[in-house]
Amino acid sequence: MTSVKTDLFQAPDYYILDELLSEEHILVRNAARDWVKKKVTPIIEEYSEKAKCPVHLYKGMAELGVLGPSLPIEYGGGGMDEITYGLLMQELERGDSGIRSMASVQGSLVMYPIYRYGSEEQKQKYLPALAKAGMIGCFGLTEPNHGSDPGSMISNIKDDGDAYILNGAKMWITNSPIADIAVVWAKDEDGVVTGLIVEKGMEGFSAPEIHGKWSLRASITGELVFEDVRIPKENVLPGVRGLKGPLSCLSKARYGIAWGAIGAAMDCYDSSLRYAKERIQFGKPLAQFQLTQKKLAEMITEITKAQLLAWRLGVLANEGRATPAQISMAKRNNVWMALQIAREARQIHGGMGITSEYPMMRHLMNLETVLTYEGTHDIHLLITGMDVTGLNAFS
Ligand code: TGC
Ligand code: FAD
Repeated sequence: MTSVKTDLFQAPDYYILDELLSEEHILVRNAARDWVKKKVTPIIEEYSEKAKCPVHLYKGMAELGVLGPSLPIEYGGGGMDEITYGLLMQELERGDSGIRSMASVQGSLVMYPIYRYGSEEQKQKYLPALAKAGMIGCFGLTEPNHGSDPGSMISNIKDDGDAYILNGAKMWITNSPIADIAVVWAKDEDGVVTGLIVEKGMEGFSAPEIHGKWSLRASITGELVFEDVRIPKENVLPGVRGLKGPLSCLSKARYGIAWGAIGAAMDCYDSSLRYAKERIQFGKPLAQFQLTQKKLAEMITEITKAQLLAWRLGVLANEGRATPAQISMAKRNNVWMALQIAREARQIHGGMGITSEYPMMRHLMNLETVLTYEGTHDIHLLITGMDVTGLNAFS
């Protein structure tokens, strides 16, 4: 039996969607695909089992151009289009959702807000270093008592002359224990959400790790705790006020997840197809049983639909026309699709499916987080509901 340690991945492209891509798209995607085969597959099961983040991969990710791929070259970004960004996230998540998370957070939730809302000094100071992974960042929005409803956050800043005094706490923050900087969202004295760049080592700031996760184990997660932290005023993001600041960054990251989830699904499908052809029961390959064919046929159908959704969203994003609600639909649909496929794929592999010889169980566990972060499955449903009815279920 072929194990996942030798990576034989072949990407399904049932509707020949490669014909919709440019040569550059394919070149960049294939480079990422090769990198994942060489650098991620050989180590990911072990890192995941040990609940360790392969932080050393950040340098290679920077060289590959997956940190801020669609941000301008002058600030260290890749200067590529939104479809390239999506394809890169797809390939990384084919390796592991935690690896894609490393790129999502650094590129879309740390570099993007500094690029979009930061001062020129902030851009020069942080963006090139973040793009090269000389600096690692994290994004603090969620609080212990305010997850789906970040507008009710209690983290706050008070004016103190040339600085603000920050108090509060953030929870479930990808990268926080290893981060050099945190983009943190807190309310000012008028109750308006404000973005701040908090640096490691600032007095009163700590970032303890959260242990005991059964999901996204190759990604490091922690808290952010602020006890009278003095933040110089030049560390405030001057270009935005209000909740739309963090939510616009989420749109960028959710878009990447809509593509990323396809990668996890493709990996599960590919492994299942190979296993079903090789594994003999009752004197014939599993793939010859109608029930197995139903599973595989439904998987490739759902993957193809998700690929088309992501591609069309990419075209709209390139034209600056992708709406937050369209992004919500794609994130929700594609993550759910990937989770269902991971479950079916696990079944096709029988008992072997629960082991680290094959990637399904890891993807399955990871996707439970992906279904929850960046807005839960139900929150995205309600965003779609609000968009089509014009009626707000949140208030
Ligand atoms: P609401 O009144 O609807 O909106 C406030 C303002 O924001 C605007 N807006 C957006 N702008 C850009 N992009 C979006 N996606 C936007 N969504 C809303 C909106 O137009 C409004 O603007 P303005 O000018 O009128 O002020 O806000 P609400 O308080 O009613 O909340 C709505 C809701 C529930 C949809 C929103 O809060 C939400 O999306 N909740 C989910 C929270 C979430 O996604 N958290 C993610 C935390 S970060 C994370 O999980 C990173 S994981 C990283 C990894 O490891 O990959
Ligand atoms: P809650 O908001 O308490 O929701 C619990 C349940 O209630 C969900 O099923 C939800 O859908 C449902 N619910 C809530 N409101 C409604 C409603 N109005 N109607 C119907 N159902 C509702 N956050 C960051 O800021 N930065 C990060 O880097 C980050 N990384 C993360 C990494 C991991 C591994 C995880 C697990 C989370 C991360 N998050 C991060 C936090 C993530 O965004 C939140 O977990 C998510 O937004 C949900 O918030 P919550 O966990 O507080 O759940």
